[in-house]
Amino acid sequence: MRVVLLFPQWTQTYGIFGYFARRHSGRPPLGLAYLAAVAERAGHEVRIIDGQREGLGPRELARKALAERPDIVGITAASPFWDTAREIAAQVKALAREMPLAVGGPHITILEEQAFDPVFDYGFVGEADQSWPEFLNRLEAGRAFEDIKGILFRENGVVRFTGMPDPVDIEALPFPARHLLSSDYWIGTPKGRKRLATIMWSRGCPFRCVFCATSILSKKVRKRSPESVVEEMVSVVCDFKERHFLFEDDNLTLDRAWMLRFCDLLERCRLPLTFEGCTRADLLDEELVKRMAGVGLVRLMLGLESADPEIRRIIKKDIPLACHAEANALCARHGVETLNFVMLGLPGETRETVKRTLDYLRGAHDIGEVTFSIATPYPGTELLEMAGRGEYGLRLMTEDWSKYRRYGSAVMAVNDLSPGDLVRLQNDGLASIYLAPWRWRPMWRKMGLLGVLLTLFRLILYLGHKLTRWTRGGRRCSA
Ligand code: B12
Ligand code: SF4
Repeated sequence: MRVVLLFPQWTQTYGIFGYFARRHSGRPPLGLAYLAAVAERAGHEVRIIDGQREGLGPRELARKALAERPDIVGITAASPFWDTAREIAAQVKALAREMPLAVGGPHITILEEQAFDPVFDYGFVGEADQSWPEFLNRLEAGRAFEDIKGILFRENGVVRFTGMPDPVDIEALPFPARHLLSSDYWIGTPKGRKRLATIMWSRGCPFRCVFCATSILSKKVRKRSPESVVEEMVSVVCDFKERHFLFEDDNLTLDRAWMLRFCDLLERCRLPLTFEGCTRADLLDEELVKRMAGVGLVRLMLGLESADPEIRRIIKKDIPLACHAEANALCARHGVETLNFVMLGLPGETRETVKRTLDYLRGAHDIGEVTFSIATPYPGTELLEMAGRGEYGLRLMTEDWSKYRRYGSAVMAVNDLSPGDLVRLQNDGLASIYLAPWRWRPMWRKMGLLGVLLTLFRLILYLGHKLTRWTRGGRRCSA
């Protein structure tokens, strides 16, 4: 069968943040590359079109997909761009009424039947590395597929679900089909702007942070062998000439012994490569960071979230703040840059707690780069349940998923902070902590000139707000 897989453009709704989202989130779609690899292994012909990278809206993406003369079109979608995925599907159907359409990804995995819009013919719940190629085989042969787990479909207008799929053995998967991806994905790194490959050594996360949907998406942690991951990296460097790897795993250093073995193997290959990934501050130590830095680790992303101890307890981020500062200092000692994620509007947040977080960040010399997002209660998260029950001062304003964007848009109010306050604090907070000169260099390296100009613009807005409040003699917000 001829299969076309689509990644929707998702940054068009981000306004001024769209520039950053486009520039820094242009990543090879790894999930689709895995689906393409298993489909090719089963004998199908596949194309991947990344609407985000190519800047294609729903209409253009649908046209481009159909120009490939596919037998089936598959679309991936997270919650905030579910509407865009629906729009793409509607455009495909408008041009080719009989074209079979499948959808998969986090949104339908979490909401199942509830999200299964009539515009889609098939919905894939959970990891589809096993179900997708088998489904394609059956569709091609005109055979029944009801015994394949993880599929939503309609029979006489009634939605049917074949049941939850088993967790996939990720060691048995082929390497992602990178030959179907553009080689034009770039990322700013501490060693300059580089072409980028994405990779994963694990799926799943054992932690339960309340704002995160991972626990419902991947219930069981599974790992590949370090040997297989290094072999994949060697093939990427040799065959695709990409030398910077972004690990998409939830926790790069979840298994210390695994990582040390990986470092040993990588060292033996003597490959000139760099890599980065996300982890938790309590999953780092001196020996580990030193070993990783020695084989090419250049950046780690850490979830700080809030400096307020009570909020950290509520969101189940059970890592002492001091441990977070130590992790940053440890990375700095070994030349590894850190990027710290902070969230505003978490349960229990008030103007006072925002001020505490900002004061902490303004004074924390060990903490380098910081990004601010607005806490967003994605479906499947405990945060959404908390907001629904009105706990910790949360008030849910909308369940319009297209507004669940985290940047420049807030969908909850919390205690004395309205959604508008949170959006303003997101701008002002970031601007105020980037007044610190020691944060300018990493920002310049990562964001480039336009990024610096946008930060300057934010600073002007922030100083303008401060001045207005001062001239009015107001003391609305001291953050
Ligand atoms: C990498 C990543 C990104 C990258 C995506 C880059 C890219 N081109 O792929 C970037 C940084 C751009 C990003 C942005 C965002 N992300 Co994100 N991201 C991830 C992350 C860390 C890994 C995704 C991944 O590659 N997984 C590995 C592959 C193998 O899994 P997969 O993509 O889910 O695909 C499998 C199945 O879902 C299914 N499947 C998927 N699509 C399809 C399609 C068809 C046709 C079929 C049959 C099957 C199928 O089969 C695949 C193979 O098993 C996940 C967390 C996670 N652990 O998954 C969050 C995650 C997906 N992101 C999330 C969110 C919220 C966002 C943002 C909204 C955040 C923001 N505002 O900035 C945006 C939205 C845009 C977007 N594209 O998702 C949430 C989604 C929650 C939700 N309810 O939708 C997640 C789950 C994080 C979390 N734990 O809460 N993200
Ligand atoms: S935020 Fe990170 S550590 Fe927490 S549950 Fe999600 S993936 Fe796991």
